[in-house]
Amino acid sequence: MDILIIMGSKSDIDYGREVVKILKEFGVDYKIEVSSAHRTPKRTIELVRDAEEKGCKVIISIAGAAAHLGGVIAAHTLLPVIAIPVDSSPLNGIDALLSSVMMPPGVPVGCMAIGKMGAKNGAIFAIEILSIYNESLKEKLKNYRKEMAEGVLNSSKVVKEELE
Ligand code: RP5
Repeated sequence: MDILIIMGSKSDIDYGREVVKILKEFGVDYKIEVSSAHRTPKRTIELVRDAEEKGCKVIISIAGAAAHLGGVIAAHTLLPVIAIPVDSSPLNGIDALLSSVMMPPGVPVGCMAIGKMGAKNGAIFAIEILSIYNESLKEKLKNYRKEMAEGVLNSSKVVKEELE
């Protein structure tokens, strides 16, 4: 397994889907689990330790509200941890963003944007980390960016046709 994804709750599943969709596109080997930093703290730590033993290289945490999941995971591993703050509380994800991004110095968490944008970027960022030692993934990332750029050029054509 190259990537372990831990979601704080089943209610975070839509964001898990976004992450997994991209990892599948790139053919990355991952495992996904629901485990909470406060409801199942011991299990969360066991999952992290087990992932390390199985050669996992990056951990993605997906959590909302006072999202301490990323920080708790990071406290138990030297692997890079990417947090995706979820807008699952009345504060619309600002709480999750701040509690993930404002880690005290020494135990960093790489925090993405709130919600689905962050979920997509979290997956891509994890793939970028893996691609440091994986040429084939690097090529796939190059193609991904090329296709994105082509998409922008096509949009420009469509807009010009309609508005010029
Ligand atoms: C967090 O609290 C979870 O990550 C979820 O985003 C939020 C609400 O969880 P549930 O009450 O829906 O299980 O721990």
